[in-house]
Amino acid sequence: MKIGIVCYPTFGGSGVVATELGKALAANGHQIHFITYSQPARLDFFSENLYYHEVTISKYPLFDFPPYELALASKLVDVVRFEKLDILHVHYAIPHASAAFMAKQILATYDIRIPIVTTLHGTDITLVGKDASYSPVVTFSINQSDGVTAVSNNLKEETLNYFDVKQEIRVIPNFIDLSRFSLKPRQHFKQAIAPGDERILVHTSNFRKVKRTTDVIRIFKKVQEKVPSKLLMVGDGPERTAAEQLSRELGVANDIRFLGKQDAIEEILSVSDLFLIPSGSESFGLAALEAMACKVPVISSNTGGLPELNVNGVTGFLSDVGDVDAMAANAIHILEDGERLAQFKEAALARAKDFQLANIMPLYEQYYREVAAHV
Ligand code: GMT
Repeated sequence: MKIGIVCYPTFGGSGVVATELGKALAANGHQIHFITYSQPARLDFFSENLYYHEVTISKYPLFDFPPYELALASKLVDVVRFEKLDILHVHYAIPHASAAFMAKQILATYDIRIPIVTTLHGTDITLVGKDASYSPVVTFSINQSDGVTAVSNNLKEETLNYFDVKQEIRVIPNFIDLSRFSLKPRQHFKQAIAPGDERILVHTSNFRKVKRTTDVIRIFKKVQEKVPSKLLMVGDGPERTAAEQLSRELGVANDIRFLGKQDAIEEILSVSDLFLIPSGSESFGLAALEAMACKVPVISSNTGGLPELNVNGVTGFLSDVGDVDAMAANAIHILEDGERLAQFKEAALARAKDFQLANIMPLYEQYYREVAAHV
């Protein structure tokens, strides 16, 4: 098929899923056209089946807010017409689903029927979508999509509970490419981070409030009182300063490394013993899946789709949002006993395998065929 993919081209989870899906579909013989405002972060290699179309946004002094959605809709019309696409798959409802709807209406005037699949990723529903400034548009554009997928059962339920959605929603979870995310021998790196053979804890995110990065620091402080350990904080975002400040106040700054944005996450996960994701809301938790694929057990909150990934007492532990004491106690339980830690590591990898690319990509291919057959 000739498939157009629209996403945020950043390191965020929805952009990562969209880009990795496009790359895998291209490797499977489909022709993939990414339509975004800049080159997707993980679109870092050449393939004969991969195309990239940049949405250019003209800036006029009159526009305090350049109308990106209109520029995107115009680009979609252009690409669908001239590349003769079979289907458009938009990731993240705002503003991609509504721009796709507009493009679809315009294309109809050229007698072109293009099926649209919208994938809901999380914050487009749980945070931004529920905002009254966007909610009518989100409801409308979900209902106007020819197919809708959500990345967890929980996100599907949230969508149906909050929005007046008539469309059937298909759950297709996040996936992982095990050829990239696997445990790699990086002993020298481990030695450099933890010269005293301390345990290594890790957190990766975009440091937004919803990630509760200060909880990560508080958990680490408690763990460190019982188990000699180090913490790697990977990523960057609005809460980084608060997290750094707290680590100084709690006297643990010297055992924490803030590494900023990193491409080779799998290298860092390969030296890690435990992943911390205490999010206030998390529709799936792709970052936790990446960790599990590298044999890193997970201490998480029990919110959103996390219980659909992290198996309590097997691949890690789940606790109420904000329950730093329970999260720290569970982390210590895993880390203080080498044999127990090894069991959790094996279980994390075994669970990650359920979500391997080879299992999930065919679900999207099948869904495209079903949706296209009904338009
Ligand atoms: O988590 C983020 O901050 C990024 C966000 C996004 O939309 O790019 O990730 C969401 O989509 C991911 C891929 O489907 C999910 O794995 C994340 O759980 C989800 N984030 C939240 O729900 C907070």
